[in-house]
Amino acid sequence: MNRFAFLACLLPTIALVNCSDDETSTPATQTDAGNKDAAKKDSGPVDYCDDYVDDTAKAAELAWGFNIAPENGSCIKIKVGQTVTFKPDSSFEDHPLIGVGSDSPIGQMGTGSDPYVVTFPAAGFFKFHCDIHASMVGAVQVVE
Ligand SMILES: [Cu+2]
Repeated sequence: MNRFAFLACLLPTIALVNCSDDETSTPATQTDAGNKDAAKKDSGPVDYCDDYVDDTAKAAELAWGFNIAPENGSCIKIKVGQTVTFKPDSSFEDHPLIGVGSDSPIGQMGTGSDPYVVTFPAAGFFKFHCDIHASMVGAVQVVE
């Protein structure tokens, strides 16, 4: 990186300048929210959840359809022993629900159109996603 490029990177008014020497680096506008592979990584702290909707005081419900996304409140917080009800807009055939990780109480839901109620008996972070649509992701943070 030459001196001019270095100085340019210091100026906040042109912060959009790519300061990396790596021409293949990922653009800053790309997020992991639509990356199904990212959603499948693990059930630990969730990269695509910036905020968790606090549902610790009420029964949590999620409308399970195309609009499910972190920016629409698909990252929620509940307490140990609470339930989350996934209410399909159409059916689980249209949007197969996958809970990430062998320790996830969400499991898999690939049939039917009735609400699917999941109880969370232990604390942790539990990601979920649609098996068809990469943009449909969310997570449940379970606290003591
Ligand atoms: Cu879907």
